[in-house]
Amino acid sequence: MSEEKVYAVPADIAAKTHVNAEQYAAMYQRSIDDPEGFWAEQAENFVTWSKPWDKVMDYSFDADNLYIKWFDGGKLNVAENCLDRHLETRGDQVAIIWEGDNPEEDRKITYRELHEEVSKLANVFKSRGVKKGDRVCIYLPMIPEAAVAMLACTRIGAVHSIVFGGFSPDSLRDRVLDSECKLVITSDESVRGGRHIPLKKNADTALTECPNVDTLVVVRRTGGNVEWTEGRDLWYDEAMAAASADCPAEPMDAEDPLFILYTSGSTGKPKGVLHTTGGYLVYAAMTHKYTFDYQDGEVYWCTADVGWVTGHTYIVYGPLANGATSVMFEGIPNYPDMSRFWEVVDKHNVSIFYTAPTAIRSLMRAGEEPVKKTSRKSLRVLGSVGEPINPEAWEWYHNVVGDGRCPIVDTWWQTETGGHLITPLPGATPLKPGSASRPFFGVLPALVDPAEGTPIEGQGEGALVLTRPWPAMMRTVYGDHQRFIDTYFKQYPGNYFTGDGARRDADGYYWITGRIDDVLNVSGHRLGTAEIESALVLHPHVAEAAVVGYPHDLKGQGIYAYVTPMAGVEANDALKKELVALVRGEIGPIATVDIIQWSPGLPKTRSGKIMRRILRKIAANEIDSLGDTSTLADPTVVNDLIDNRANR
Ligand code: 6R9
Repeated sequence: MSEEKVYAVPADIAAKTHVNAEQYAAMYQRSIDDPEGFWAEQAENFVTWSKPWDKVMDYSFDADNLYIKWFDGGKLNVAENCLDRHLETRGDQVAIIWEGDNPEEDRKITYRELHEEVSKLANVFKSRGVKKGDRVCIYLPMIPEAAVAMLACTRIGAVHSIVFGGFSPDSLRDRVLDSECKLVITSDESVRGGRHIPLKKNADTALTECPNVDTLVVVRRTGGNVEWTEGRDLWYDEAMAAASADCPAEPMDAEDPLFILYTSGSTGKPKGVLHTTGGYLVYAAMTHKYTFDYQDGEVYWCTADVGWVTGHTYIVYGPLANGATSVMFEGIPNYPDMSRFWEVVDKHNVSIFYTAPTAIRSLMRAGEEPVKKTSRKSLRVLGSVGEPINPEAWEWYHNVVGDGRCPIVDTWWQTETGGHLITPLPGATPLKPGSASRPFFGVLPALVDPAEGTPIEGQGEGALVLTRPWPAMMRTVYGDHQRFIDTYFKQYPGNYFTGDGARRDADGYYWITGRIDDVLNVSGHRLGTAEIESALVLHPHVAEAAVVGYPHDLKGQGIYAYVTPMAGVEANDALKKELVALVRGEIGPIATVDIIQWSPGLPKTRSGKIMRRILRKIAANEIDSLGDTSTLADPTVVNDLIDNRANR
């Protein structure tokens, strides 16, 4: 091993793991040499099919003739796989442990209860005219009804599109319109850190401009006041009380759409990433079992929100397909105090804990005491997702949270990939703090020189691409297949381009260096610079804006905006405040601009393209390495930007 710090697989983990080092090597080799044979076996193991597939995989990564199909011709139903097939063996086992924002509120739901609730809601959806293939928008907080709504959609073959509860009415409207949803489900309010957020009110605002939506189902979460639109609005509890619990599951084709999830790209509005049914479920279940080394009967907790892909695959679909007990947490890490995560671990006997580096960094700041006063003896495996984890945070997570006993799986993947692509396996992979390590089964990563487009062999750094499909990869951008091709398959012909850069070391370990396109990663949330810029220029006093990321201790990346005011406008702090509020209002509180620098001019090439490379350097305070500025139309603007950069 080339890097100094390497942690061996702990003996107790190796003793009872699903996959040890030798098994990983053999299985990985087989998955590459004989993908059809390998994936046929996995699909048999993890999923129950009502009709076998005709062909395991069929694809072309050629941009002129792009298609991706897995298990084509096979039939299955996701809700049936996550619920019905468990009833005989584990009907009374807890499927979801819900932990409320308030530590005194929790709820345990068995597989049998979940099955009944899902069937009823599926019938409610049907009674409102939702049919196979129709889109349903889920705008809910972290309450069990979110999982119920997802599974109710899959039961009848409707396609869900979850919109994170922190998104603004405008963001909700854009997503509902883009995917042409006919039904939306929300709650009166959501609760986070003791504060109430008016979700129903947001939905009401959004729906004034969504003529396609004829039903708004409303879950009573707080009992807070809501306005009511007769004929359109429906209380969840009242509708459920009248619904039958008998709803046969619709047999779906493996390649039928399962869900749409919007995510930010380098240009334009967020795109609707579309996932299909068979391949996604096989991969979700398989990665959940192997990446976390999930053992039957264990309590597993992923702290993500179901509004993100991590919540889809690793709170709901993967764990429930495997018959696991999955914790769903409504709250935040620092409420009522900094021990909350570890109190919940002790309360519910959590064995596997999966969170984001940004949470670890903020808890680290509060010191060891809030952690050390809890037991955490039940913990066996820790996970990280969302952004690169810096070695300092990794060591703290390992030593303080895990008492040095628990392997950390640093899982690299994306909304587009559906599941983990590069990750350690607890019983198989020696760990290097900060490295996502090695590819999962069937995954063939490669590095490409971004300038030359030539492959990089052995050690080196470059653009990270995938040279073959895996079952859970996205199939298209909803309503815009050309955008799918242009975004992912044009840069490096024959490959899927991830947007990330990575380094491969002498041991073949991957170290993700971060986005190399115009996507920011703020506290593990993806934001496109173009989205933020479009929001800023809505203000009548703004002529132009350019947004970049800069290194931020807690958030990973902060948002730095260079703003050119209109001539004659007084650029003052009051205007800055308005702009920050404007962007939050347009996108949501995750898009909080950290720094605004007034910029009389922006560095542009002679063809008018903003040179973000320079803006990134200035924002990061790396003014000694600006690189070549000779191609700028007016090189003097750079000096002004440097002189007036924010001091931090
Ligand atoms: C699952 C998820 C995807 C982007 C991805 C990359 C970054 C995620 C990471 C990581 C380094 C990890 N990312 N996991 N970077 N190490 N373990 O986060 O999906 O919201 O689509 O973001 O997040 O930059 O390209 P998504």
